[in-house]
Amino acid sequence: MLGITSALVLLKFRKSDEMGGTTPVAWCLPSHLQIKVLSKHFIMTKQEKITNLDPSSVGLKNGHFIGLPFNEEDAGIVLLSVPWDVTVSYNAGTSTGPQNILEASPQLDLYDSDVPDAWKMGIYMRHIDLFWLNKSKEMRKEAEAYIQFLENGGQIEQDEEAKSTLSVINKACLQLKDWVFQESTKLLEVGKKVGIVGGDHSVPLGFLKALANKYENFGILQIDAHQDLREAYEGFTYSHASIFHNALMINNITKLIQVGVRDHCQEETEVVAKSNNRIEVWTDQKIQEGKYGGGTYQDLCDQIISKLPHHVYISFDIDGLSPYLCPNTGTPVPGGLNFSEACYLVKTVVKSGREIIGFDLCEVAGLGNEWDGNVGARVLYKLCNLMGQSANL
Ligand SMILES: [Mn+2]
Repeated sequence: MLGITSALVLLKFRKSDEMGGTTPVAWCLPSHLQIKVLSKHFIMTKQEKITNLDPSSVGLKNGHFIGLPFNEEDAGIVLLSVPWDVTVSYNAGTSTGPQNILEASPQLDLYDSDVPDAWKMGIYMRHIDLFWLNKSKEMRKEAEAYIQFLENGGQIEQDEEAKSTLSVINKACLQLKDWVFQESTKLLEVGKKVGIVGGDHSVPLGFLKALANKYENFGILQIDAHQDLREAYEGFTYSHASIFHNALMINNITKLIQVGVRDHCQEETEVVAKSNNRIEVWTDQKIQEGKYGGGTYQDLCDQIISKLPHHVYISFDIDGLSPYLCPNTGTPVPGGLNFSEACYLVKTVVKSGREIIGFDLCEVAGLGNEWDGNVGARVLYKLCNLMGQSANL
């Protein structure tokens, strides 16, 4: 009798939940009931999942982003979690950012007033890959010792050990980039829209290469406190601070528009000046002073996006936002956009008729920082919904 009651409870649970795996409860049931439960699970279509879900009910902690019922096969948008923060220069910890976002996400409401039925597109967020998480931890230890060596005035040319450490780290970062390229290529090939969830800001490079194989030209709208245009920062070829130096080697990327920048160096300013208008910078100061001078934020957003081509990639470093929204990110800087301003800017891209072809969300602090995860989850959901809307998903 107890077994049948459990089975009914589980069936009811499954009906609205439809997880990707099995639960310990399932294995407590007599085997004939398990088969019924599991077959019910595996044959549910995407439409049935939509019909069976009450979007106003409490968010389920089923291990999925916002407790959504979709799996990778039926989701229109797949989020690739990249647990990597080897080259960070200030606070480490973003390698568990994807996990932090995932765990904070059930408290979000599915309803999005900008895109009311957005959740029906189907979002599936991959769990973090333990191989890369462990590799990141292992390499981070090496990187910390190496950075300390540099900070103590060490000269790499004169130190064989430091040279060898750097080479090992650069090789690991290259492997990570290739993995992101392969995984995102496979997802694009089966027609998925893809978002990358870092990790530090070095992680989307492989995805940008995958997109360049699909789109002849596209622009990047980068929301970030930093320009990330340094060449091989601290010797790291694939540093988080070098992501756009590396990205701009991809010829298909015809425009880079940086928004919210408020911590940059002379070298980067010169790179912009020499870029022949390929890079355009909207510093936080320029935006805020534009508003102080009576300009409307809507006009500013229209101007910011006006040079973007039809296909747009969004690179969202959480530190582009004001630090009260990301207090534990790797390199927080005072100033920055608030949540609504960032959303409005991305909405302006969609309203203009441009298509968002992919995005990354990086530098969200890792586990143990609930508020950072909470904000990260909200930014991530908005990016998914607006990307889906722009692509008529
Ligand atoms: Mn960045």
